[in-house]
Amino acid sequence: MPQANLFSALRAAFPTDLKKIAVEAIEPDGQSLYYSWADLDHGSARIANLLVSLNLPEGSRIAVQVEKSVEAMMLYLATLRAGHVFLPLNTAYQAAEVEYFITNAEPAVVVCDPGSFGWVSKLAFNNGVGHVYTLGADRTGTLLERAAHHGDEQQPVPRASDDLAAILYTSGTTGRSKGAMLTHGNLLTNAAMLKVYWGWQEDDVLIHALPIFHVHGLFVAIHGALLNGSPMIWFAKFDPQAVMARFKDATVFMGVPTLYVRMLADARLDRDTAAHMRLFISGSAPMLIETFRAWKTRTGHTILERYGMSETIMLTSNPYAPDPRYGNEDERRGGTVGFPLPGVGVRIQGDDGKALPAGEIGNIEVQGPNVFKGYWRMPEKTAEEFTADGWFKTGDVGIQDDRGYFTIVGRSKDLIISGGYNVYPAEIEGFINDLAGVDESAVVGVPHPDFGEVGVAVIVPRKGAQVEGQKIIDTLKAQLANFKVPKRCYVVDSLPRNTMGKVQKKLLRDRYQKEFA
Ligand code: MLC
Ligand code: AMP
Repeated sequence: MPQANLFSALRAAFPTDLKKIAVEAIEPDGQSLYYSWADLDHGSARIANLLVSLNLPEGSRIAVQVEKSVEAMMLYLATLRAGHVFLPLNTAYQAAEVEYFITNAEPAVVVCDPGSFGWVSKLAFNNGVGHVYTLGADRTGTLLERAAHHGDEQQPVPRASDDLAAILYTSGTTGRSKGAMLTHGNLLTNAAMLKVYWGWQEDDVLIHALPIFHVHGLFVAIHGALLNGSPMIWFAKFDPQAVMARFKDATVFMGVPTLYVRMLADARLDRDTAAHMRLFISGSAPMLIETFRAWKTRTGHTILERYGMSETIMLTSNPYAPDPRYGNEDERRGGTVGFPLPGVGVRIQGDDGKALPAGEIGNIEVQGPNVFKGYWRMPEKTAEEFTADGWFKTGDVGIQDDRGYFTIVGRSKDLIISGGYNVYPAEIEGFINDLAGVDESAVVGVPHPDFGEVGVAVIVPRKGAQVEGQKIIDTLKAQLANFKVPKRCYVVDSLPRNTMGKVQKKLLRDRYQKEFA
């Protein structure tokens, strides 16, 4: 098998002059910290050498729950270099959630924030993890201390394109998270194709303001910049004013719709603010047409919306330049997610598994070199999510128009997307139903002006029990990642059901539609 370590491809794209700035990291006090391309290379080599020195079995999982930092990105690159499997975890996850990932993925190494070392190391060591390191947002912790004893040169461990590079956990409709296994080949083909399709240019500068534990910030944004040898302006946390102030020094921005909504809320956003920018990209959640139009009016830029998933990385995109496959169409159409990316197959199927013609709504199924290898240690789940002829069932419902543009009109999976984070109602209902005094519950997504959609819980108490919505919310906040906690809880006598006894979530969604209007 040819050498296909993703890191080698990224490294080959670094500029010849390694002294040039690769990342300008904006520190919490607003000061900039500069990293050269050599710093990225040497820093990730030291960590990779540390990982290699541990003599871990091939394909060991390196689970990482740390605040965003350039060093955290180096840890990702180091994991690729060492030939291991990167397993990023949302920093909002609490003990019960982290314990599940550790027991399910059986990582060999866990890296956590110094502040959570106490509980994370206990969980990790109790579950057979051999090594726990810490890495703070301020570059403190044992990971870098240990790595400093290692050399700053490292030859990437040879990998085949089918070897695992990362596992991204994504929740399932049954409530339990599944680890989507992505290979070096999945990541590299997708990144190389996007480089061309989005017209990455020599003088591009990316503003990176997304978290780096999901596909969008970790792969689409980081690979995009590195594979083009382009510098990044790096924000640990999204701050609309601070980001807008740097548009004058950048050319590309990637965000979930909430980021665009928050920038539009600032009256200073205008054509001048965005004059230096080349491309604004949005994805991970549906963008309202109002947001798309307001951005165009205020900045003169037409946002390019694209669609992807943890299991597939990027699938479709509005065109950046004329796409000859679709009659040289180059219009970025609001409300649509554009065309299948080159090499990616996208089809719309009826519930009977038969192909539907353009103009009909059906299930979105996909195929291509970007599609993941399966769910970690869940062969039955993997089999269920693929059709007999090998297409992955996205769980999204869509339509293709006669010009070839795809639009996502809904989801067959019971999923809420809130500010770009996925929340699976079944998981939250499970927690609520276990609370004292609760008979049953239903969690549904309703429109929200900032997050696009948020979860609300509808709760039926046990006979004679007193249940208070706010207390439920407070209890959930102590157990679950904050973004999963329903923003409101309504206590009712019963849930609406159909004749089969199934809860009619649509009726609940309609009932609470306007709560955050
Ligand atoms: C924070 N909160 C959220 C939330 N983010 N609640 C619901 N949904 C969210 N997304 C909670 C906070 O914990 C807090 O709770 C309250 O809401 C207000 O928080 P905030 O201060 O306004 O939030 P902030 O820290 O500013 O974060 C908002 C955000 C962040 C939009 C910047 O959520 C974010 O970075 N989202 C991007 C997610 C992302 O990268 N998705 C890509 C997935 S990849 P309390 O109780 O303390 O008040 C993917 C594939 C693809 O989907 O196609 O790309
Ligand atoms: P995740 O599992 O976190 O990767 O989320 C993937 C899901 O996000 C997809 O299945 C879609 O439902 C949704 N998604 C991603 N991009 C878009 C988009 N541009 N418009 C609408 N939904 C999107």
